[in-house]
Amino acid sequence: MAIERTLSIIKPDAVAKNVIGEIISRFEKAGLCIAALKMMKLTRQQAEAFYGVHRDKPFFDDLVEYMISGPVVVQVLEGENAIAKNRELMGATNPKEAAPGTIRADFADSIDANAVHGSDSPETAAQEIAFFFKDDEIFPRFD
Ligand code: IDP
Repeated sequence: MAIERTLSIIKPDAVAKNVIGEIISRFEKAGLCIAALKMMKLTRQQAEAFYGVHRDKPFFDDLVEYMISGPVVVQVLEGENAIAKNRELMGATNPKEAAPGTIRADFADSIDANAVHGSDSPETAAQEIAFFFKDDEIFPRFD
């Protein structure tokens, strides 16, 4: 299995609930390493660009408002099969459908405020990582 990188965001609702550490701990316990990390408040422009693929969806405006409503923690996770592993740990987009024990089942409030983001493919992972981090801000953990 190849070592991959993926972008994870701990969203404003989870930061407000003070569960940053609990969420990061789940990544580490599952064998994923933190290769980069920062806390930041997204600008409207950043949130609109990051979720640009959803621009035409009815939930786009609410999603942008929510993503700029408070600070987020943005991380690069590195490890074997990191993209799928992170999606598995996150659970389904709608916390009502998320499997028990997943991050969204345990910490998300609703389909809008759903605690975490994770890249869904190698292509989006590369784009999303470059959106937030310069190369020299990422520290390989598996070299
Ligand atoms: P994902 O975060 O599980 O990859 P996406 O379909 O990429 O899900 O959607 C991005 C984000 O947009 C979701 O995490 C959620 O916050 C929001 N979202 C998706 N679908 C809906 C919806 O039907 N209503 C409200 N918000 C939604």
